[in-house]
Amino acid sequence: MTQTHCPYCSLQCGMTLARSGRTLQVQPWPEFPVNEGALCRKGWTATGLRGHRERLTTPLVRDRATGELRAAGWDEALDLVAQRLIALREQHGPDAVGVFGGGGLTNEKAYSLGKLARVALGTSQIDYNGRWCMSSAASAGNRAFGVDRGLPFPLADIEQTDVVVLVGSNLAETMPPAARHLDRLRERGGTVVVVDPRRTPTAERADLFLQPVPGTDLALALGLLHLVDAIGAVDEEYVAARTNGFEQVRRSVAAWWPERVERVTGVATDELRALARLLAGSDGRRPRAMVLTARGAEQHSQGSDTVLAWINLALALGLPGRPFAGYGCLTGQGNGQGGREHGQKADQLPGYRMIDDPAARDHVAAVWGVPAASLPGPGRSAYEMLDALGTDGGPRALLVFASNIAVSAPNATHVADRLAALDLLVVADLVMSETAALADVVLPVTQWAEETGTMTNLEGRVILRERAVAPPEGVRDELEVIADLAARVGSPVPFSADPAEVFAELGRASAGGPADYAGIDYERIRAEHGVFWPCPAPLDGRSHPGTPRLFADTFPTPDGRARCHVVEHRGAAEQPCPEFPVHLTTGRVLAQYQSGAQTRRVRDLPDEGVFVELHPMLATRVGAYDGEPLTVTTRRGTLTAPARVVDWIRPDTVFVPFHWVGANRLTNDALDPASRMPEFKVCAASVAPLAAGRRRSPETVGAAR
Ligand SMILES: Nc1nc2c(c(=O)[nH]1)N[C@H]1C(S)=C(S)[C@@H](COP(=O)(O)OP(=O)(O)OC[C@H]3O[C@@H](n4cnc5c(=O)[nH]c(N)nc54)[C@H](O)[C@@H]3O)O[C@H]1N2
Ligand SMILES: Nc1nc2c(c(=O)[nH]1)N[C@H]1C(S)=C(S)[C@@H](COP(=O)(O)OP(=O)(O)OC[C@H]3O[C@@H](n4cnc5c(=O)[nH]c(N)nc54)[C@H](O)[C@@H]3O)O[C@H]1N2
Ligand code: SF4
Ligand SMILES: [Mo]
Repeated sequence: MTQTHCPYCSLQCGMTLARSGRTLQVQPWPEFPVNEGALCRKGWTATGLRGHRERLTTPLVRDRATGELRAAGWDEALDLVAQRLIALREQHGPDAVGVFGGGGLTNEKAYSLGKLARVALGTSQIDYNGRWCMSSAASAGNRAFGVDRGLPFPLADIEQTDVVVLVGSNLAETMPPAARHLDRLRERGGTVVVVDPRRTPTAERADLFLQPVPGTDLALALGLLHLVDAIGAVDEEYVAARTNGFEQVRRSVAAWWPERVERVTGVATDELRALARLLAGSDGRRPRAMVLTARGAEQHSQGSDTVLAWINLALALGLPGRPFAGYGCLTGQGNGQGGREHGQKADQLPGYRMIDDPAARDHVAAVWGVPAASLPGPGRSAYEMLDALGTDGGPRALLVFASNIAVSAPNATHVADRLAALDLLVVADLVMSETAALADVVLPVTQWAEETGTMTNLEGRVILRERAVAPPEGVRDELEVIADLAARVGSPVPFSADPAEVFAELGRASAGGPADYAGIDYERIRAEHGVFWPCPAPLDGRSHPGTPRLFADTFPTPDGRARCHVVEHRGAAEQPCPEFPVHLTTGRVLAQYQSGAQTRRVRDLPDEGVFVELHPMLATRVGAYDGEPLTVTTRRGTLTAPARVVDWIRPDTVFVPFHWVGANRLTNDALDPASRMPEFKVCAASVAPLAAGRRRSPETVGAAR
């Protein structure tokens, strides 16, 4: 029996793995506080990928003569990779090699990958798929609060608030065990508000549901602040004592009267007023409220401004730092949070230090045992790096660790062209993902239950995944692979492949930084069900308790105050037009995870294939029928998939899940100027039936959820 955590999302639900004979079984771990024994169906079926026949168990090398991948030994594969990386570096300089990481990697692996890039390869070109996940919230959090930690309080605090506003989160499908906090809040008499263009299973649990046009959450927040101010509900004392810049923000929302907001967002003035009243409270009582954003609000070319606008609202109401109140971002991948804290992001070094800060460089270089001057500067963001592959000055080789970019990158056809222009593509994965299938060298590595390492969940809680079984024969431990590769490309310093040792080194590298892990070790994590960062090293022999809640007295900004930012609504990069009259948005369904590389291979999970969700009114207008092929076209590509006619989506919007190939042929690669987040959540599209086939009633509501 091993107590560990789920391989998938940022809830990192605790689970027990029990071995019986040759099988590994998932059982509850009721004492782990985040999920109290509950799991979603992806968690219950997580062992389905172990020993799966599609699991990669030998390195593969593309044969020059046949163009096919063939089995190779580890030495052959790693020597080949190292030789070609060295040659490219000599010919084109260190930035000719790019590294693309993933938020599914443990902290130890993410840290080692960052060190591989900066120390062994000397390249500035490293970023990760978390850039596509919560970077807009990260950028806004840093600017407003001086720190980026998904939730600044434990998830269970939701139950103790009065009003929770979920902006662009479909929690009931993306983190099902977390939805019980909403239910318990309501049982206590609290109120749940959901803002989503689709009436999702999460919205079904809401007391108030707002259904805006995709890409208009920023205007909604401006309108709410306008109303909160008009009602006289701004917490003037808090604003004066704990924030900067509020007066400019107050003036900037003066013109966002409800009718204007309704015109832009499609949200009726009554609903807007109802939400403003909820947040303002009555009888002089200020309700505790939480504003939580997720990808629906964040994956936009104005994603970081949108989050700043909701933070302004939270600050005006005096929420951040108050018990059971505040702003938070619901992160996404298992280790989306820790993945950037320890050096996979183009501009960051371990401990959430910035790579262009001389003191940060000195500190980390000393831990690594290399001169600070040898560390590269900031590199390109995830999409910008992909966009530059094979171009003059762009990377000519790419190492992909734990991301299926061929499916999950925006404007995927263009990305496929860029990948094809590379001299060398190396993919480390568990399975033959769509990206691995394009690689010149594929490296089969350990997955979750086969290795030990820490993850940082959506609350900033550092948890420990324990090894429960040996990996299949032929598969190598990923930390070992990174260390081996570092040695083969001539790293000036050795890399450890022992997870506890790497974690201790990571702790030293993070010491004194914003995300300080120096006081955390495996034993403590086991004993305390996780430790919240920052957790500095013991002082005067006393260990630091960790920090479940941030901002109670001060914000980690130079003057200790939070910063309000004036932000303007510009709207989505692509607006509907006669040729592309509807909004396309993309997202998730409960039973599949991300690019689907893992979950599509789990037999006990339904694999329904890509579909297009649209409203009966739109279906009637275009002549679409439930279950029949519908073609969605954008300026970048087209996709034909069965229509799902449902009444829960806005009539001017269609939704396509991205777990299967296709959605991202359509999406827009417009980037947020601050976070470099692509606009996954909205672009302009047209829809048309493929051919008039068998007729069914457009009123049919698609398959039950
Ligand atoms: N089942 C499942 N769970 C997952 C994942 C998964 O792949 N599958 N992935 C994990 C990861 S990495 C992440 S990042 C999280 C994501 O978790 P969520 O953010 O909850 O997931 P999404 O489905 O991407 O988007 C949430 C909602 O945003 C809505 N939306 C679309 N456009 C807009 C808009 O303009 N404004 C607003 N307000 N809403 C909009 C969509 O209709 C959707 O219901 O889930 C994690 N959990
Ligand atoms: N249209 C659209 N596109 C999106 C989004 C959206 O909402 N809409 N959401 C975006 C978001 S939020 C995210 S997070 C990204 C995610 O997109 P991806 O990065 O593609 O996510 P995964 O499918 O989780 O890919 C992880 C890959 O790594 C492998 N893997 C798992 N664990 C390990 C490991 O420990 N080591 C190694 N080497 N490999 C491992 C898996 O088998 C899989 O192939 O997609 C983004 N793309
Ligand atoms: S909610 Fe997330 S962490 Fe929990 S079981 Fe499901 S996928 Fe795993
Ligand atoms: Mo994500």
